[in-house]
Amino acid sequence: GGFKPIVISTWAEGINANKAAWEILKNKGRALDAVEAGVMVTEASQNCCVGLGANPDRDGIVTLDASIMDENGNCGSVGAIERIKHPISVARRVMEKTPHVMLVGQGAQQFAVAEGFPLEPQKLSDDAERTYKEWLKKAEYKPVINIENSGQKGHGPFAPTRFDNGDWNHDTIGMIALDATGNLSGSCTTSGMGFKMRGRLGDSPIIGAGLFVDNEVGAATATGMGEEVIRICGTHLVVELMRQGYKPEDACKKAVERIVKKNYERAKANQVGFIAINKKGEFGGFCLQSGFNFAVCYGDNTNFMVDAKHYF
Ligand code: SD4
Repeated sequence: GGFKPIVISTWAEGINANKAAWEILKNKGRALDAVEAGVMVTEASQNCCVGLGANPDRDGIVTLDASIMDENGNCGSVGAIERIKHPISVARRVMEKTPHVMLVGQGAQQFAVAEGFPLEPQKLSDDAERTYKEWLKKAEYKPVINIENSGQKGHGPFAPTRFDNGDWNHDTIGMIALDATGNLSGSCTTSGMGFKMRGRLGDSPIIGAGLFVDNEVGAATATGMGEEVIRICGTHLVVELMRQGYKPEDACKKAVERIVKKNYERAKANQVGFIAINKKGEFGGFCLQSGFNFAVCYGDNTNFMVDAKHYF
């Protein structure tokens, strides 16, 4: 059986984000409002890996990606936006106020400013400053082709790496929700991979890769190495698998298996995690490597972490 309303989101930061989303869901609010308000908490927290406090690209500039999708199949996204605190809200404005789905870079920032979003100072958080300086010591400042294929441990300059305690270094929150009226929506917001090449976009701003919602079927979002997710149109695949009858966890597992089948070595060296909910409010997740978890909330006192099962 499932739960309604329900909200789930990626990684431990999901707990706080879910709380904000739940305030809306429990009052019979719209899933779209819940998934926006939820991830705004993470975007605003300076001590996390999402939003302006996060790690910069190789040039030392924080560039943010976000996407949002509602129950009617409307969607909006921003790619590589700079100096804006809440990319998710800009993505929502792109969806609601423009004829377009995606705005990137300078144009996205220009639109945000025209919509009244303040331009924040271009300054790294203390944590990011420290990490960036550390990274610069060894950084080979040139694009490495197929670094993810090179077999290097530590996975190259912008791949997710493990901390000594076994946690994954991550930069994203993806959230999906089913509201009291039975409508689904989702959001995804990220700084992308730390020390990525300037201009690099991951899966998070790409509808069907980092986020997909079909109100007849379900919703899914992704985290981890975005390139792997884009190559298989990951969340679109998860939703289509649910349409075929797979439960959320099994659909996520199938998508992970697709990544492995495409390129075993690359899959083995990387992390990708999917989470999904279906129209009944059943939920699940699956990932490549151990260590990915997600936060699940369907009651005032029901907000807990689930360790996703993993392929390797
Ligand atoms: C990206 N998927 O930009 C994002 C990164 C991520 O936890 O999820 N990090 O590829």
